[in-house]
Formats: sequence, structure tokens, C-alpha cells
Amino acid sequence: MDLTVNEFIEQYKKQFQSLYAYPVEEGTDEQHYSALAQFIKNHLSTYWKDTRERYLDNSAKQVYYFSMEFLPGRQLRNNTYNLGLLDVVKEGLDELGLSLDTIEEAEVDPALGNGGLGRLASCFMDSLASLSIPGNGNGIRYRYGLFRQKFVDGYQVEVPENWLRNRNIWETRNTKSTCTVRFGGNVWLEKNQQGYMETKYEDTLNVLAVPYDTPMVGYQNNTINNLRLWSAEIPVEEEDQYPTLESREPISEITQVLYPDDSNYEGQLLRLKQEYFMVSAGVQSILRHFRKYNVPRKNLPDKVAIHINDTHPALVIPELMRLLMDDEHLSWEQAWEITHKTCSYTNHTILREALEKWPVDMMKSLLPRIYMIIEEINRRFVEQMLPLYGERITWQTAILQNGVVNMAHLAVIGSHSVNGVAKLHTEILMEDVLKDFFEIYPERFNNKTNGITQRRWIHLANPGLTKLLDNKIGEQWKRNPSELKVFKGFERDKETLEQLAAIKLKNKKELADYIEKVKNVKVNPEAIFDVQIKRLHAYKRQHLNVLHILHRYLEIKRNPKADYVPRVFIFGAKAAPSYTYAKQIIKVINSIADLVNNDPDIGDLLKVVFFENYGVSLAEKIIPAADVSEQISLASMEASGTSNMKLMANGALTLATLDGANVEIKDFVGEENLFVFGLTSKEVYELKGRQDYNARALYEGQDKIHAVLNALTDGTVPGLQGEGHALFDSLVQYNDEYFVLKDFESYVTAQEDIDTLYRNQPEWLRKSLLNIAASAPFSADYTIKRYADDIWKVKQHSSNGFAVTILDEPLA
Ligand code: 26Q
Repeated sequence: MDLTVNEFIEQYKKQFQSLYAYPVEEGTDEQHYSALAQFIKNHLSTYWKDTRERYLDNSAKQVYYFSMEFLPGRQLRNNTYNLGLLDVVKEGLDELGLSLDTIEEAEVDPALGNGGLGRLASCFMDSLASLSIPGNGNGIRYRYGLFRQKFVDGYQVEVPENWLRNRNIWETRNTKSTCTVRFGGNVWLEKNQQGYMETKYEDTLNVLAVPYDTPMVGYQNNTINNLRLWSAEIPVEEEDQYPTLESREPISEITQVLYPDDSNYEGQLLRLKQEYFMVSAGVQSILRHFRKYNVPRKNLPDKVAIHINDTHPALVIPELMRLLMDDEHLSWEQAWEITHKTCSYTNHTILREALEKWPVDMMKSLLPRIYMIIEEINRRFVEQMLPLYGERITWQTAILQNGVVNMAHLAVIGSHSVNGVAKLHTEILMEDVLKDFFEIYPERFNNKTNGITQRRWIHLANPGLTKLLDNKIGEQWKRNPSELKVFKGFERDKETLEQLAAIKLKNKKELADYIEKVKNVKVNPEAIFDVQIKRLHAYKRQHLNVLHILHRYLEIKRNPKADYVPRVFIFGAKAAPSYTYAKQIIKVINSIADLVNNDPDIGDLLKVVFFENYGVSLAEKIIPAADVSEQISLASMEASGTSNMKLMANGALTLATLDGANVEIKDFVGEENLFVFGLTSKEVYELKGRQDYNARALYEGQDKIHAVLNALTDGTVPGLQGEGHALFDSLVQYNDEYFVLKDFESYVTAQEDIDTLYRNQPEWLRKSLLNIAASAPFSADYTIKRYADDIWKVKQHSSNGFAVTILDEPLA
């Protein structure tokens, strides 16, 4: 887009004055943010409209990514950059005496997701647009996002996230495209005069679904896709039936708040309402748009692909069946053919406690028609499989089991494709979690290793590194990520390594300043910045990190004169509000931080920083400054991980178990360029199978472990109210479910190897460079291209040939 600096200044002044009726000089940061965001939105609106028309004119097949969560992050800088306006805008603001860095801080970061799954959805939206693939997001516009996390006395406290306080400039309320979603009531089938069976409803709760559309701007390619988030309202014609605020509760609560649990499923009625609300509105709106294509109903799979992001939107399957049969009068067979050709499903977890299973009674009374359809899908499945596979496999794969609806089974049976999110994870699905299904439908299973968008995580988050790459290898890597491997050629170039070191140090200084500002802790930017940022969960083993920190602390106290490499341990993590153990770990980390950071014997050698309210915006500050990436989940438990990819791409060295995508990171960068420790997934399975693990023996037999665990309970760590004992008990008394003690020794050794390597700066920098150069395969552009080719069968529809080009496919 062509715009000169002067034109920008003129237009921006006008924009500002039309909003606030006084000159720009008098504006607050917040007002400038609003005016600038509005300015950018005005600029992109024609491309947004054109993209929609282009897809329609080309009769393009479209993909709809259904997800209960999206974590887009701040959009001002991203959109400005992707429109090709970043330099002009920065310069213009500069001339006006303003700064984008300051203005940007006034934008809220929409926390409409819990963690990895939601952020992945947003990275995918970015790649879809940047590849000019007709791709739409479909989700919920939660009135309150994931809680804001505060620490009080070291304890996590949750505060509601009122992200819409200052209205959201990016969204457009689209009243033209509303639809109605029905809950409860009575449903029956009746023959009408034409002889069709007709579905009759009475006493239903009717909810109006209002879409809010947000532009998803492609990288300098004139493509703007749509993210559609639904909000629940009272149907206009029923306003009178809801005279009091109280009577409106059952409707407004549906899209009021995001469930803050990312790993523990509790069968809450409201959650089921949310899922069906989003699914029904989304599918209705797809079918309405599809009518514009003027092709027969049976050709729906040629024009539409629906992706189910984990089982949360799996009701797409019975809902599409319902609409095709009840509204379009197709037969069961026709509707089923269309449905399973249209739908595909990604699994993101092997944790049994996270698998969704809805009580039949709940489903039956909330969604009577949907339940009838699920029952029939199940009946036909069982009827077909019994003679082929016998009792055991058939009943173990059925959708209805012991009074619950197994959503993963519904998703697999109703989809033509089932994928995991890393090679190892997909293997575990095929060999363990979904083993029986793999026997029945081997052709459905495939792997799609996760990816990240380099635009947000390198270009924008790390401008220093981006410039270095541009200078050394040219700018082609921005449109063809595989070019990053050219950077490997500089591994022995002294000048490049020094520049890389200078960039990292600058990023670390900025983070150090920020740490001082928000945590009032002074850290040494020359220390190793060791980072673990992810949801707090026992399987991710933040407590393994904690034990090692305590071990280090005791070492330094015992032998203060030895030669140590200074280390700053950085954490960012939210615990689910009901997850007591995770919250106890937070308290322990904060207490250890108090101990360590204020001990004059320790000084710079050891610092612990636990940021409050970890999210996308904080990640953008932390990741470019990281030296070490902690990826220490118990092997087999982490489906993929994506912070591992972001940190690697920013030159951090990975300290990892062979879990999730860490395995592929190791394969690409080479074993000698990261630090692997701990049990392998196979060993974990064997150890579990043997049932002879004895954590107490490790506590009693190994001095280091003994000392560290005692420090948790003997008063060494101040301010604990039993949290140290809780940790101790989980590890010793309750036999250490995630084998923390088993992996402790090799973890400590790997940590020592890190110190040794860091002392040899040229070698450290060389490995850091090799990590950056090997990060290309984890571009979400590749991931999305493979989804598009293998699963969705959707094509790129560029307007000017400018879409990101994928020349070769490193991970294929
Ligand atoms: C389910 C039912 C009721 C309420 C909440 C939920 C729920 C919500 C969110 C269950 C799970 C989630 C989120 C899961 C998640 O983020 N998984 C992560 O997905 C990433 C992207 O694939 C992977 O990289 C991570 O390994 C995986 O943990």
C-alpha cells in the first residue's frame, strides 16, 4: 500500500480530530491508540471486502477453523506491519512527537484462550491470510477473557479480564448475519403434507447469535481473512419476555466468560451451552454463505472444510447432520456422506482427565435433537463394527459409553481426518490413546506438527535479529522461511556471531529494565536468562525447575567462593483457579524468589523472576531475551509445545526431554546443539508398566534430592504455609506421578553442561545461530500448507501473486 509520511500525518490528524474534536498534541496514549487503530482499520477495509469477493468470484473452497479459543495478541503493530505501513507510520508518529512503542501499550491483549491451543489457532489465522488461503476463524466473543493473574503474598489471585472496557476497534458487529440457536424444550418428528418428516420444537430457549468480525491481515499480499466471534443476545422479537436483568442471565451468561481450565474437564452445563452455541451459529452461517455458490447441496465438501480444534467444537458433526436433514431434507445417508467429508479433527492432548465426556442426561435435556442424532450415529457405528471387529473393539470405540457421550469418539467417527500435533504425539495417539480407532480407520490418521508465525515471533518481537538476518541472507526468508537455513553458513563468521551477541544483550537489557520496573528486582543482563513460560501443570514440571534452583541455592550457600555462571530463572504461568497443586507450586516459586533475590550471599549469581499475568504480550518481551528454553515435561505428556519453537527461533538453546515437538527440534538442529535429558517416552511407558517406581527410595538414597526436598519443609524457604510440604508429599508420599525425582539427576547434569558451554561464548553463539537457522521447519506457513493440501484441499487465491511462497517443505 502506498502512503507517504506526509500523507499519513495529514490523514492521521484528520482522523484524530474527527474522533476527539481537539488537536493531536493534546491526546492521551489511549486516544492515540484508538485513532491509529481506527486509521489502520479504515485502510484495510477495502482489501477485506475485496478478499471476500475474490473468493466468491473464484468459487473458492473455504476452510472454517472452529475453535473455542483464540489468542491473537495485540493487533495494531501486526496489522500495520502486514499492510506494509510500519515504517511510514513510525516515521510519521515520530514527526508528531509520538511513539508507536508507547501508543501500543494502550492496546488490550485479548485473552480469549488458555494457552497453546488458542495461540496456535491465531498463528494459523495469520498463516492462512499470509498464504492467501480462504480461511475463516469461528469462535466465541467472551465478554471476559482468561482471568488476569495477580500475586498477593506470593499466591495467585484471579481478577476478571474486562478486555472490552474501552471498546474493541478491530471488530465489526455484523447484525446482518445473526442467527438463532435453540436449547432445551421438546422435540418430535412429524410427517408433513408433502410426506417429509418434519422436526417440531416447543418450549425452546431461543438465543440470538450475533457475529463480531475481525480482520486477519495477510503479510503484504492484499488478503484479509475473517475471524468471526459470536456473542449471545436476546432475540429482538422476544425482548418483552425478558423484563428483568435477572431473567436475561441464562442468555447473557452463555458468552460471558472463558473457562480457565486447560487440562481438567468438568462436565459443566454452561460449557456445553457455549460449545453448542458457537457450533450451531457457525454451521448455520456457513450454510447460508454456501447458498451464494449456487452448487448442489451434495457438493458442500467441494466448497467447505470444517476443522474441529480439539473436541470442544465436535458438535459440528451432529449439528451439520441436523441442518442437512431437518432444514435441507436430505436423507441420513446423503447427510452423513457430506458431513464426514467436510469435517476434520485435531487432538491436542493425551491427558485422560482432559478428555470431554458429557453426561447423556445433560446432553439429552439441553440438546434433545442433537442427542437423537448422536444416538443414531452411535447405533449405526455399532451395527457396522460389531460383525467386523467384535465386541471389545466396538464397545471401546462407541460414542455412548456408561451414560456419557465420548466427544473424541464422536470427532473421530464423524471426520475424514484425525491428526496429532507432533510426530511423537501422533504415534502415541495411534499406539495408545486412539489405538482401536487406528485399527478401524488407519487411513484417517496423520501428523501435522505445529508451527508458529515468524511474523509476530521474529519480525515484530525481535527487530534486531530480523535486521541481522536481512543483512546476512537477504529478505527472501520472510516469504520463504526455508531460506533461514542459509544463515547456517555464518556459524563460523566472527563478525556475525558478535552481532548476534550484541542483539541478544540489547534484548536482555530491555527485559532487565522491565523486570526492574514491574518486579523491582535488579538482574544482571550478562547472566544466563533461563526461561520457562507455559501454563502451570504438574506434567510440565515447573517443580523440577524449582528443585534445581533450590539445589543451586544450597550449593552457593555451601561453597560461596566457587566459580558460578550467574543465572536468572524466569517464569510465566497461570494456574487453573481450581488446580490447588499448581497454585502451591506458584507459591513455592515466589517464596524461593523472595529468599534468593534478597540473600546478600547470593548477589548476582542467582535470581528468580516470576512475571504476573503471562500472555502473548509478555511473551513478546521475554522470548527475544532468552538464552535457555526450558521444555521439561515428562516425556509422552506434552502433545507438542509451541514456546519451544518460538524460543529456538530467537536463538535460545533448548533444555529438553524428548517430548512433543522437542523430538523434531533435536532432529533438525542436531543433538549436539541442544541439551537433552531424562526418560524417553518409551522408558516412561515401561516404567509405568512395571509399576515398581519407588520415589521414596530416591529421596532416601540420593543426597542431592534429600537435601533439596528437606529444604522445602525445614524452614529454609520463608513464608510457606504448608506448600513445601504439599510438594514434598506429592513427590515422596504419593510416589511422584510425573517422575520428577527420577529425572532430577540428569536434569542437574544438563544444567551444568549449560554453564560450561556458556563460559565458551563463541561456541554458545555458534549453537544459538544454528538454532535460528534450523527453526524454519516450524513456520506455521508450512504447517498450514500441509493442512491445506492433505486435509482441507483448499488452494491459495492470491490477488497479485504476492502470497508467502512455499518453495520447499522442510518437515514434509
Ligand atoms: C475442555 C473442556 C472444558 C473446559 C475446558 C477445556 C479445555 C480448554 C483448553 C481443554 C484443553 C484446553 C487447551 C489445551 C491446550 O492448550 N493444549 C496444548 O495445545 C498446544 C497446541 O497444539 C500444544 O502445543 C500443547 O502441547 C498442548 O498442551
